[in-house]
Amino acid sequence: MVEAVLAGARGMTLADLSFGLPESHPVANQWADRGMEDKTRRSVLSADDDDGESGNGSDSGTGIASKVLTKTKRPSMYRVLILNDDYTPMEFVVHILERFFNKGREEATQIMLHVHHHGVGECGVYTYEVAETKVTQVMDFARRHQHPLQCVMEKK
Ligand code: TYC
Repeated sequence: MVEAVLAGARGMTLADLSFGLPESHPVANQWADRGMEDKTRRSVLSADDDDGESGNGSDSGTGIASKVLTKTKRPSMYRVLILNDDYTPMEFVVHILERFFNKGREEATQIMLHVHHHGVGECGVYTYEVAETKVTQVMDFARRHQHPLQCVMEKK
């Protein structure tokens, strides 16, 4: 990392070096905060205070600038699905969609009818733990009411 060493030797930061470079420049780009889309959420610039003068305010500015890149990944998402059967009452399925998936009456009815006609339908899309919780809640609720309704999750 030639830029980093040069920056440190002259008491500059990497930001100084990157400043003024076009967005498309590899140096400017590499450390830029590119937000959610590009998965690089945050980058931190620090000048290593490795000259033995730490803490006394006499840093001569000869430390090596280094950059910590924090890569974040968006979590995998999971569809929660309900399956059709011949016995669970339509009204019960609508209630499930309202209660556990925060659907309004109209959307809940549409989803229920979609499942009734096509065999399977999406209740919502969530991270793994949330999806798993929804499946458990629905399966427990259906079982307590002695309905055979099945609820599953699948990775998107
Ligand atoms: N097929 C059911 C009936 O006719 C209704 C139903 C809809 C059941 C959706 C389950 O996920 C389901 N009573």
